[in-house]
Amino acid sequence: MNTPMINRRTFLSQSACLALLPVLGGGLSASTKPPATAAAASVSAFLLPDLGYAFDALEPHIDAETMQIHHGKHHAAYIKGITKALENAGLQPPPSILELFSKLPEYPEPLRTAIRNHGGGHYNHSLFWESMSPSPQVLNPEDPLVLEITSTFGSMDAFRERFATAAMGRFGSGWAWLIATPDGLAVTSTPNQDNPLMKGAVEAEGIPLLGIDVWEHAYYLKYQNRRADYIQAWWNTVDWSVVSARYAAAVA
Ligand code: MN3
Repeated sequence: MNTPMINRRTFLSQSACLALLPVLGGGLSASTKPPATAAAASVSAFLLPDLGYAFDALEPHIDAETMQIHHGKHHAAYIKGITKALENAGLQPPPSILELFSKLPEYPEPLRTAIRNHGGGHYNHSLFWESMSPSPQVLNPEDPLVLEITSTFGSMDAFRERFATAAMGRFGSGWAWLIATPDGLAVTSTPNQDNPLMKGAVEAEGIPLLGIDVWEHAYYLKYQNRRADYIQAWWNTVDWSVVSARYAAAVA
């Protein structure tokens, strides 16, 4: 049995991820609490979060150049976009990112589209960086998330297959997700930078526990058109202790 080691990094990332998520049935209670860490604070302040590891730390699975451009250019551009959109709309100080998503239908265009594209881009990438680690933790079979995944999908392998199928089936750019809903766990996918927190905008709403970026910018330098190879390699970077902490926060 492999018991996850709780070290400082794990603690910090778990604290951070709690502040990124609402609670099932609890509306926005998590968003009204002050951010627990600098990483969480950077998300609510629309700032680029530190990766917590070096650009080359995820090699050979994700290459350093991809990480550098993805974090420093793509993610930074989404932050610039949402910041400008909120300024243009006169929303100062800006609502929390979770409030922007949960009240999406109430915002007029072009702000609504900016929240989906740029706000979504900021949130999704913050969650994505935090889900990966150069020393990813695995979970023991009694972990509540493992039990729930097994009960829902049959096994961890069956879940991974379902998730990869969703990621492969997303035509063009988007994300595949594991989400917590009031009815249990589900796998879904969204186009562009949409995510399952966006009220009224997506096929399946829920709280994201894990997401994979399947935009070509996430993998093209190393994998070119081989999305399946990228997905398979990416599993080696997933820090399950973070995903489990998100699940615990979502159902708390
Ligand atoms: Mn991306």
